[in-house]
Amino acid sequence: MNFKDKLSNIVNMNNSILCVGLDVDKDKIPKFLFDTNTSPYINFNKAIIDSTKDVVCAYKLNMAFYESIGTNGHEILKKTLEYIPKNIIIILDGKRNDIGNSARMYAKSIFEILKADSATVNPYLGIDGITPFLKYKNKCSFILCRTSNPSAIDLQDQIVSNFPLYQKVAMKIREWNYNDNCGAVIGATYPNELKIIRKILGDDIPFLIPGIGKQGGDIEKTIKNGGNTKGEMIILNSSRGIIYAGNDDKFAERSREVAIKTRDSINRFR
Ligand code: OMP
Repeated sequence: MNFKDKLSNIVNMNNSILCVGLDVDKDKIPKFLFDTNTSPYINFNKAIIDSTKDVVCAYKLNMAFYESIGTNGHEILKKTLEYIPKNIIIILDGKRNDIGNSARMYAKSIFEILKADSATVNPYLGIDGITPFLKYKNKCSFILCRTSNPSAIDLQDQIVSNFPLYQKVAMKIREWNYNDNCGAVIGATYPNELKIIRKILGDDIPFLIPGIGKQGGDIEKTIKNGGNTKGEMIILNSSRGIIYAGNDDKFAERSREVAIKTRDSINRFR
């Protein structure tokens, strides 16, 4: 099954376009898990997945949080991925890219070894770094277009042949979508840019939108400006705001409550 069909199935089944970000951080995971547990990271993720799997369409794992654990990180990442129900979208967020020959290995690692449904990809190297990802026709490559951070403006607003760079990137994403397997990453913290990018990319390209929750993006503006003409093709990610909602033995219940509240707030505007 291709990415878009899988996304549409789970969005309909769970009535949700919410993605929960499993960004494991030792300083934020409830302390008692490290005192009482031999696999605290895995058990934390399993508890969050168990308590949110009927409320989400996707889980996004930012690879930095796993790589920074050290030698165990890859195992923790793999075991978490294996635990995610097969009908839920997995986004591996590594913002990878390189020259074509090396990008090929990043793509292989994410799509073949780790078996993710989608990846976040950096556009800076141009088409030869993007092509190895696009060869995986049933997967989705979410290309960074307008990032959510304050200093996104440093480069992304620079004018290149009469257009801000982020709009040029959007035009490139449209061009690179020849296999119908590109997506775009746009921060919820930039709702005006979101609207412009949707206009450039049309109805068929999915948007991964981080920046609600801890980064303060406005849900109503995000849905209205980011959705296509049917209000579809958007995935809204929240990581810290959901997974670290509680820090006692009821942490998973707290995460569930915030996930439901977030999904319902989103659904009010869909
Ligand atoms: P929270 O701020 O905790 O909700 O986490 C946001 C997640 O989305 C982190 O994993 C970020 O690395 C990621 N992210 C952004 O916050 N901004 C972006 O522009 C792009 C991403 C991403 O590609 O996912």
